[in-house]
Amino acid sequence: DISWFTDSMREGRPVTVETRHLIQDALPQVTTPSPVVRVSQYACQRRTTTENQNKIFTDAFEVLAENYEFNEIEGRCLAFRRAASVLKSLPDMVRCLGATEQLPCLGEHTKAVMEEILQSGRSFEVEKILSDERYRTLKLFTSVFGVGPKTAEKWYRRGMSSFSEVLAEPGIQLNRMQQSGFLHYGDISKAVSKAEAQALGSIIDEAVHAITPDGVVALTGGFRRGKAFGHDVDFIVTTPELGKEEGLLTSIIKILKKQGILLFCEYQASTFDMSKLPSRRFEAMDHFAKCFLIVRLEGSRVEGGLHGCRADGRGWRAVRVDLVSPPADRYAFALLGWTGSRQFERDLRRYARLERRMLLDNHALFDKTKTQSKKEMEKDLECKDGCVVTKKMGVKNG
Ligand code: DCT
Ligand code: MG
Repeated sequence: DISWFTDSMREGRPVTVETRHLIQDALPQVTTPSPVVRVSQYACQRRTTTENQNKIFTDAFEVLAENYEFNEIEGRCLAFRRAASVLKSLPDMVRCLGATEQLPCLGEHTKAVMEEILQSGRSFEVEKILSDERYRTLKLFTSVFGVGPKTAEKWYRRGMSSFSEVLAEPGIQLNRMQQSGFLHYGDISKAVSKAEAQALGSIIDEAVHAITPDGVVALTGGFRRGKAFGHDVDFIVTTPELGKEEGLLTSIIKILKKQGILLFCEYQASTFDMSKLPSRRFEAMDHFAKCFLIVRLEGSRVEGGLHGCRADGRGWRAVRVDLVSPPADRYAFALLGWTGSRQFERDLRRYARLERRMLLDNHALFDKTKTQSKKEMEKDLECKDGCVVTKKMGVKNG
């Protein structure tokens, strides 16, 4: 009953602190729900936008992860990538370490880096790596299409630290991919815009429909996730009729060649055989036919023109394009696997394995409860509680 309060209001008596407390005590107590939202340890259960509020931390984590990758310390590399993924899912920037208490996947090392950044705006460890000659050289070399960490390391060990040294070294035999990587370096190391990706989409679309009118083309990878820029453009191409997709990629390649816009092409035929799956030993993404291309894109085909002004007035740029061609009945799995992000895919597979006892890859979803041995099951349970990195399911696909 707060009629005494309304009465005193009507009489114009001032509301004192005491009366306010009395009112509060008299009102029914409503408990507000805690604002702490549980964040899942699996990226596939976290709603994440393309807006990263914690870039200051995640950029630092990426340097650390990459450095561990160069040093082949997979567990630590994955730990920093996982931590970055958690921070990317947060709606706001972390402003004090206390705010990370309820968050999963943040270990001591991660938190120490965050604390340093919170206090001084930088991380000594990250700065040390950024100025480290080996890191800088490996980073530079691996930025070339066709050069992985192993080749980069080999070149570095031979005392090279610049492109001109690599290109002048007579003992180095560049493969076709690396030659094209160097040749088009300026263009393909530049980000691809959404408008450029759409222009390439219509080129691929025209080619596919010239081959088969009911062909299917889906833009996938980062652009499917809504990113404004990417390092390449990924497409899935197929046909609704099973088996008719065979030869689709080679026909597309022929058309692009005829148009004079194919600057590089490496084709990998399908090794897909459903009867041999699931395969635990498989390291690559999938067995589908695919090709890695460099395509010449005319500025006139791009709405708003090419991204970034071209100083040489060439009017075109080279773009990296990946095409993958699964059979129609594998389309959903291929699309899911190629949409990414890498961390999302990694955690989706981990979630399937540990929480649903299923095995997910780019080909299918297998029910492990029907096929798994007791020993394998016990191993999975160990993974669920502790470290999740295994040799078989390494950083790449784990
Ligand atoms: N992918 C994956 N595991 C890998 C590599 C790729 O699951 N080791 C998946 C997720 C994304 C998709 O394939 C395409 O790969 P990228 O083009 O490398 O990634 P992206 O997200 O499209 O990034 P970007 O925008 O830079 O191209
Ligand atoms: Mg991509």
